[in-house]
Amino acid sequence: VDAGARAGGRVSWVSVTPVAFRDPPLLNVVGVHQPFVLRAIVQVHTDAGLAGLGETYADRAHLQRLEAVAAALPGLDAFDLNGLRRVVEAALGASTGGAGASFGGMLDLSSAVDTVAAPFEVALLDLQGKALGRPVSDLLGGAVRERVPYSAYLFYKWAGHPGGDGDSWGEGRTPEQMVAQARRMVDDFGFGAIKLKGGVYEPRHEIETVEALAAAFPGHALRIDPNGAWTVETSVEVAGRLSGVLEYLEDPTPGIDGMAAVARRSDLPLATNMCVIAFDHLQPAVAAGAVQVVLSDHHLWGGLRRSALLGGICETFGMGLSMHSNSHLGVSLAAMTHLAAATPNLTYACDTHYPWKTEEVIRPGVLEFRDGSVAVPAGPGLGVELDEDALAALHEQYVTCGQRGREDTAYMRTVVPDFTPNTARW
Ligand code: GKR
Ligand code: MG
Repeated sequence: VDAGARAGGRVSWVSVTPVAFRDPPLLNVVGVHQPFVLRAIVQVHTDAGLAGLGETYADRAHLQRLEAVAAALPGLDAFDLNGLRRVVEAALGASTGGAGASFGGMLDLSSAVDTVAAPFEVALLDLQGKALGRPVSDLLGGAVRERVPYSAYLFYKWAGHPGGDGDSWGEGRTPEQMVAQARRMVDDFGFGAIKLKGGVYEPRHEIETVEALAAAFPGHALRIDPNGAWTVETSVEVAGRLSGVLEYLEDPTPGIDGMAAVARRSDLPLATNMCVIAFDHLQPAVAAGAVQVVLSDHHLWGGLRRSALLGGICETFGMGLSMHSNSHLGVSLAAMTHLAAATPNLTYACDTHYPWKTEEVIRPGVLEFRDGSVAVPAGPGLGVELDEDALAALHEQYVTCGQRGREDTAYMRTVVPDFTPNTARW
């Protein structure tokens, strides 16, 4: 058989389109979300006339790496995912000397291979699914659930961006305001789990918010994630106070050693998307007993198949598996939904920033939230279709918005000049 005539074909050209979409001023440990989120939409085309979609971050250094890979991909067989990794390793070696990657002031990786490979892997899987007439979840072993539950992701927030008109969510500061924010999320989307982004105010205030949520939403699964804002002592205290209220406590304190110290003195399961963010963090975390739930993220872990591998490792070592998120568009939501559907041990509701978003690049109708969950798209591949006009408009917004990276801390300092990120402060 001529390899060029195989289903899927060979990569003929690749585009990487940076886009910007509006985002409210959501607060976190390192600062506040800027007026726009930057994302990159990857499109991989083959000589079989097929195209696949991927989505990822769009910070300047990451974009340069994506471009280097895009230029090196033509000729790759659409089913050769191991070949993709070789191309990425070679392209990164040549373009960056193999340096690490940093995102949003919270996550630092010693290698960029996984984060750069991820959107291309998703695009190739989308393309493979289209070639075979099967959804991506089938390529990952088959969906074990028809719908994927997501959680309401609450943020303390300003009423509006400085100089702006404000948004429909209003201020999120007091427990009452946060209950109102949760009420709207639950009413509009039907979420059965609620996650509070913490690390913004003193722990006492954040505990009161969780307690107010527990009183207002009995029976909902609750989580708080201060992104490592607390000391070990504070984390142990909070865990004691909220034991029986939370389903898990996410990244109370930084580092594998810190998390292990908390875990030794608490019954509450600890989750992380900060101290275990790459395969080489798993062995030390398991050895230390640092985390009970790993939060996957296919954008960070090298794509959907590597995330499925992570699921297997968690199962092997008796750790739970959940999924966290970053601000994202519908291509990512589709990929997250296929992955979660095909991962048997992903039994927690996944996080999503989706409700905060007012702009989109895919055509409507496929990714609807009902009862807090999204149905696994049934169409071939990811099952979503790009809206070319919307893509062009959000690209234009990227060109004119002036942002070229995620800078939560710098943006916060334009309002609070002496702000410092709160890591392990309280
Ligand atoms: O959007 O500010 C945010 C979140 O804090 C995000 O950056 C985190 O990566 O949601 C993520 C988390 O669970 O830590
Ligand atoms: Mg987190």
